[in-house]
Amino acid sequence: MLIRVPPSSRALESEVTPESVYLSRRKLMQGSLALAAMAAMPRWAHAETQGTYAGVEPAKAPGWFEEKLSAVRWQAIAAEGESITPFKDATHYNNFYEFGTGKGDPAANAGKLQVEPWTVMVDGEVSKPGRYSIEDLVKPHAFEERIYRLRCVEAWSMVIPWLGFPLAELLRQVEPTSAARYVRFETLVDRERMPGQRSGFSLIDWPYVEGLRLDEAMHPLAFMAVGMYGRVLPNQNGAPLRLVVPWKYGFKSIKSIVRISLVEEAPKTTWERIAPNEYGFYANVNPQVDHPRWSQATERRLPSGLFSPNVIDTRMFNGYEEVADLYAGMDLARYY
Ligand SMILES: Nc1nc2c(c(=O)[nH]1)N[C@H]1C(S)=C(S)[C@@H](COP(=O)(O)O)O[C@H]1N2
Ligand SMILES: [Mo]
Repeated sequence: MLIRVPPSSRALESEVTPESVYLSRRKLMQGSLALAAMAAMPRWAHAETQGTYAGVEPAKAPGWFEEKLSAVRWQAIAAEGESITPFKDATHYNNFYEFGTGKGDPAANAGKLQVEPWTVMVDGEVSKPGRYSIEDLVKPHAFEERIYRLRCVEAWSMVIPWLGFPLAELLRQVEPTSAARYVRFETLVDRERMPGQRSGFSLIDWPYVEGLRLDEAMHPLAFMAVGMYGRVLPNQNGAPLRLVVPWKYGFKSIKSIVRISLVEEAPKTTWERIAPNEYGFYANVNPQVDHPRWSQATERRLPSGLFSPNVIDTRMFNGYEEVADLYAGMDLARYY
């Protein structure tokens, strides 16, 4: 995210032909209910087996994931009329600096990440603190599919079908006290399996830390993802548990979470610490507030290549304007 001039090879790497992506139905729907639902489906949706996407690498998922799949509420929120980014791009063009700063590094290196067993420490201002196993954390929640735009601060974007549950549900499960005002998230530290954490050149003071105001965290759009494209999360996308905050720049959507703390003060986040004039705590997608070194008015919707750059206008709050109330009266140029 700091000064990085794309090598010329990147254009070739990302110049993939967009394959048509079919969203289809896992369960056959019947009767008028089905017709009504189909009429409401966006243009790219095809009624066959919902949650099935083209070109998805199958994966063996842990039991806690598999047992939820039959009851998924598919496509709770969709990016209406927009194509879903091919699986290959969403899993081979990543930012996950623990595995290296190159876009291909996470896919190349994250295979070694140990995601089973996995525990998440929940602490701070909560009535039910503790070290939760991923099984216990996920058990009370039904999975939903959320098709969200992901807008990176570097001015590229994707459309990704996530699987998971609202962050608000997880927070209610652990019962924040009345003193809690912010949520702080931490990524795993594992110097042996995360080569980026061994690099002497890294600017990041590990662990990667992110945070939200409690009311932002409770917003129904804020999501905990455990899967994507109808399957378990690939490691490079933040397995087994990552945050997705679709109205904010991608760096807020912290991956491979091992700690969630309810706190009174705004946590110092990783990118704020590195360059506070470039990356703020709020990081709401805003086409009117440019990054000091580039414009945020437009974005490259991936796949994008030299001869088909696929540049589109960036939308306020990444198109999720229902969050605007959270920032009523705030100067969003100051609180960027
Ligand atoms: N722990 C951690 N989380 C992270 C990052 C990271 O480097 N480390 N990169 C962020 C950035 S800049 C983006 S754009 C998204 C990318 O998510 P994706 O690779 O699943 O598309 O992850 C975010 N979460
Ligand atoms: Mo990003």
